[in-house]
Amino acid sequence: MKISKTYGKTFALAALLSATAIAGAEAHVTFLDKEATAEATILATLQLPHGCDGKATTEVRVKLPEGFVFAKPQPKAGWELEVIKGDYQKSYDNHGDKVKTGAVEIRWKNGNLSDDFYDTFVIQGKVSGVEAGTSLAFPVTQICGDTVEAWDQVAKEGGDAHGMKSPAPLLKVVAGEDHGHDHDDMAGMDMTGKTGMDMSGMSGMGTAAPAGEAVKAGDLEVSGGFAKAMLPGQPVGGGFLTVKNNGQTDDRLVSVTSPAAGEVQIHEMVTKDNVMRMRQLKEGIAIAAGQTLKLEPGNLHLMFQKVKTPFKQGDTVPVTLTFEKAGKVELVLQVLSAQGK
Ligand SMILES: [Cu+2]
Repeated sequence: MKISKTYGKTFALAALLSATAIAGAEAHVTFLDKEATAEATILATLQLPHGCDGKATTEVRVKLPEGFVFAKPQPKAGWELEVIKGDYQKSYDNHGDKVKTGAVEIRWKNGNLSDDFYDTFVIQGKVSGVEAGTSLAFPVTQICGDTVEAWDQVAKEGGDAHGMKSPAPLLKVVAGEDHGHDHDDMAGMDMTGKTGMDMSGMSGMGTAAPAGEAVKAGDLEVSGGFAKAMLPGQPVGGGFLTVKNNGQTDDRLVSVTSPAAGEVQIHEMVTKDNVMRMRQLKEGIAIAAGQTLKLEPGNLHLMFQKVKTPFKQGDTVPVTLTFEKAGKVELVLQVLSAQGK
């Protein structure tokens, strides 16, 4: 691991001013919000302030600590995603189910983040079975081509993390107002929906059929459209649908747009040897003559990027699907729970 001289100086200055956290002087890989509420589902946002010695960052690996469970990374445009699954040391309760395995490491790969730019990498997860006052360490490996920076130093219990050259980002667990006892994660809370913009009005636009209803275009029949509810502040969401090709010729879903998102990508998710990979299918997806194509959770899906208002259960999301032969199809997706039920 290499740390440049300039970097060392920056840190020394930061240490001098360290009585309070000064975000502007932060040169380490850290969390945007360094506190997490016990037993809450949170968005852990890692900030990468720079590359490695001036080189662009091409890969970011984050090891997840015990007690940060049911983790899901936020996909980023321009990066491939890998989720390494493994066994938890303990088992955790997820809405009544005992869960013993899950994501243990997240990798954003094959990206290109210039040293001149700052970016964030977000992981949704639940802090569970961790006492308030404990700090959870998330060792990070930052890869810039052939240069590797390991942000993995962890202070011993009671030790001082100040002065470390490459500390692992820490999340300090704080007690929740509900005495650390909750039945609902944030996604659940959001479903009760207090205020916020309602996107259901959008379904009135255009000539699309009501939410969830099948739409025919030429030989194609598109049905079963739904999206998953998102956490507050989350800019990325998943969408799903089924396309049946009743014709004699192959067709292809080439692109998707939606007024609810800055961009809609077609994604593939493949799990092999406990590693989940997600990548964008830039060529779209073929639907062979006589075949049915299913976009479903854990498999092919639509990825809504740059979503301005996170989808809430009960909302509807209009989409325009463009097929090579059948042309444009307007569809309305029903927003279900965050679990897609
Ligand atoms: Cu995706």
